[in-house]
Amino acid sequence: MIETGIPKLDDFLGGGVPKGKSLVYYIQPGVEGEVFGMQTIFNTLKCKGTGVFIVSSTSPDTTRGQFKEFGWNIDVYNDRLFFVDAYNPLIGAPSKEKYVVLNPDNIENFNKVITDVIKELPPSTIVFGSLSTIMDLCGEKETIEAVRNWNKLAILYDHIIVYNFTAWPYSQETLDLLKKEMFNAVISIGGIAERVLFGQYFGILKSDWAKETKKSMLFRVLRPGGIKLFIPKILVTGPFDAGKSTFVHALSTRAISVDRLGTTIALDHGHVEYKGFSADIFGTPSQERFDPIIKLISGESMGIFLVVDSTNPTDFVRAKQMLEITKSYGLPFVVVANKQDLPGAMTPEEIKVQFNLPSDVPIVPASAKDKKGVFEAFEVLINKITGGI
Ligand SMILES: Nc1nc2c(ncn2[C@@H]2O[C@H](COP(=O)(O)OP(=O)(O)O)[C@@H](O)[C@H]2O)c(=O)[nH]1
Ligand SMILES: [Mg+2]
Repeated sequence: MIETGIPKLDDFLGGGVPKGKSLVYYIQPGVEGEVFGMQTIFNTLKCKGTGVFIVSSTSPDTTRGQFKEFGWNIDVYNDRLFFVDAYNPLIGAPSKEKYVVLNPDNIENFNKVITDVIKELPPSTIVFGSLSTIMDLCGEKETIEAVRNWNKLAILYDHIIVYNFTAWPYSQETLDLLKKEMFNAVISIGGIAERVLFGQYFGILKSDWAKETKKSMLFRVLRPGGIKLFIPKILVTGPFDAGKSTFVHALSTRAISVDRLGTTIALDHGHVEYKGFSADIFGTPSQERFDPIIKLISGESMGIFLVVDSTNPTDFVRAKQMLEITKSYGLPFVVVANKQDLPGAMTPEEIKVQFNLPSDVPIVPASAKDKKGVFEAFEVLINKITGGI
């Protein structure tokens, strides 16, 4: 298995892409999809593999620059990264690459160079930076035939072969072939648009080696950073002194709190980066007069932590009240049973009884002060959020 290095996608694919398989990133126009191929090849290099990048829409040097923008230093992999230059000849510029397609508008010429690459190099991750550009230059039917041939050769020579394809309005026949027939796996990359694009997602349309999964993930593209799963906002609520601020800080790579007279009357705000997930965390004030604020924020949230002090059962009335406010939005939530380090702390099971909560409500034991249990709680919540999309 070769991992793509794209958070969650390898899980979806049952661990990655097996040798000999082909995969297409099927990209809706206007969405930042070409980074998927780049991140895939960079991950191969990072894992000591060989990578081949076929560039058709920018020069290899421009592409090298793009890798750097993502914070991916490819210079250290010069001996294992090969560019196939199908761009410079197009604009009449010289190429210093080992593999050059001298006539990028001639599929036979393409075929010859790609065949050489497939036969000469050790098992590699071969990534086409833009299959759609090749199609534009060489024709739909001609390109499809060539791709079928490359996919077959990849099986024989144990490569994995990956294509970025932007689904411009080609013929329906072409689009259907790409989506349903030609590749072992199809990852669709699309946008959530309402006049403007406000979210991007990826999900598996097809995969002949992994179990069917209908899950998709929101993502955004960071420079540096590459593809990061995107969870817009997560709320941390709970009674006074339960440990909300402490929890936000324990989880965050950077956090700020606005405190007055020793307790938080404004918001805690943090940002967490964990296992490819990127999320903004907001702690709410506990006082009842701030309930409207909680309503406002939870309306835009995707998940909620309810922090309780496990040693203080009297808190639970207020805690449950807060849960009602937020639950009315139908959001996934996780109860954080904090201060487990203190004597007399109730177990998650005992709290479940006190709260009279259904058995499927997750309660995660934690000690935010010692950063214990906070990331476990985060993972539980993320799984609830992403399972629901
Ligand atoms: N023993 C213990 N104390 C904690 C823990 N988490 C927070 N505290 C303490 O509880 C108090 C209230 O924490 P804070 O985060 O300000 O609570 P908030 O009012 O919910 O924001 C502070 O004195 C914290 O140091 C924990 O896990 N264990
Ligand atoms: Mg606080």
